Amino acid sequence: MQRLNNQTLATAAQVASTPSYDRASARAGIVHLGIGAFHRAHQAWYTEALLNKGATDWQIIGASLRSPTVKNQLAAQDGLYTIVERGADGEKFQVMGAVKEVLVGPESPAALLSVMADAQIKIVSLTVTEKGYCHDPASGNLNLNNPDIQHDLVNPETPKSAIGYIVAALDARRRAGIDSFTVLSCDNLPNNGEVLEKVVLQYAEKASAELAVWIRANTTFPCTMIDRIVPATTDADRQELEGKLGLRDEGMVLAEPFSQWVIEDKFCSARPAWEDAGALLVDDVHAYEIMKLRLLNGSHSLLAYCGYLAGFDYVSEVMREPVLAKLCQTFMDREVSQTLSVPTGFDMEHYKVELRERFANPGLKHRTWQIAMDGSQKIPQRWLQTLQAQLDGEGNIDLLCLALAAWIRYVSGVDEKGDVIDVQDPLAADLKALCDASNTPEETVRAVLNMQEVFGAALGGNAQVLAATTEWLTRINEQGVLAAVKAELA
Ligand code: CS2
Repeated sequence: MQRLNNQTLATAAQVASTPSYDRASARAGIVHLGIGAFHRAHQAWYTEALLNKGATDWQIIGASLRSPTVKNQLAAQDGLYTIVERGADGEKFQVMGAVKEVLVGPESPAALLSVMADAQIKIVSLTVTEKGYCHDPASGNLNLNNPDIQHDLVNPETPKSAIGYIVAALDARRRAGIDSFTVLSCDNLPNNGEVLEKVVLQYAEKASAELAVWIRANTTFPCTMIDRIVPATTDADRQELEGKLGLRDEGMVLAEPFSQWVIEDKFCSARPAWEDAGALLVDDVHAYEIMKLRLLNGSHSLLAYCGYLAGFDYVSEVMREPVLAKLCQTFMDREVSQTLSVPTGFDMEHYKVELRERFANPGLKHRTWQIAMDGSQKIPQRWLQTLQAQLDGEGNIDLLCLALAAWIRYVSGVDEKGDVIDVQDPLAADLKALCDASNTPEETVRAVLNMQEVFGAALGGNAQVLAATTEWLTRINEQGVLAAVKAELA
């Protein structure tokens, strides 16, 4: 089967929309670190809309900081790939031209640094997942014990971490008298720009005081709220698209029709007019970020742990189980929404209903296992801030504690059928060791909540949280998650 590329684009055009601009003469203005499926279906999609409207300076040079997979997929396709948008009304195909090329950090750190230092690059954006910030999730400080950070501080010219790349490239620009780029975080962290700014500055201070001063004076780190459900692509997805497109596309991504991007308008450099592509450029993103993280991602993680334990592979299946759909709604209504201050003019009730419809989208095979990854890095902003707010306001914390118990049961590494769970988490080994060394649900919960880097001191030592989470873990162990939730919500 022929590959999708410049030569075969006309074949793709029979079923898909294709770039309407001259890709060869468009110039790159953005370097994106972490060119996974999410970036390709989200920021690249907004940027493509502008290129299709005639913008010429904003193609994207993608970079992978670990594996050559995406480069290998896209290089043979001249950077082209398809977004399959799948919703209740069927499918839509769009071939994307926004990605000019993909570089792989470990193949040549110097090549990536030199592109990032090029004056034509105005923005360095990132989707490197929570753990890519190399910070301590509870305090937000740079984790100086992180092996990549330790490596990068000693070898600044061959960095491994996104932080190391950003600081080295900013240093090169400073030395060459080139203006700074804007650093645009697009990960699911509250105040993502501020978190990034903090770790970048803490790192830069270790490298050179003068550089840190320059970054403070010249660089901005806008916050963003990003939203689109983009499950990992599978080979079955590629096979299916091949039948429809008549071409093999190794780089395809699948996404829901919904998409949202709210960006703090704080750029130290030129920027694309993303507002012309539907993004919202605002003075303050905070309320949007918090709402999305606590409602969407918080519910997602709850459904992922409970759903996985109950034997469901995909979120849409979890939502078809009435008990778990009710769990999701009660969690949103009773424990999350009251901790939120809604952006002006925003209809939160509609947002919650829409979220549940999005989760139930049967066209997306979004694995509970995928969302369950990296829980130690995700739950502080997804659950723990809500939990603290509910404790402060004397609100209900029952289902938040169920969520914690389901997570603890998940990271203990054995599911309800007695099968081993493939737990992916930077703290997986520590979590498993704590669970293995405990003899009762109470001991287990106490040991896990005592992990200060996740829970901080106050929450980890809270007697109410400890008691409620222990009660849930006991019930999950005895009855299974589904029966336990059913008994509670009946
Ligand atoms: C998910 C998110 O994998 C996860 O943890 O909760 O990737 C989620 O699909 C996106 O944030 C939706 O915008």
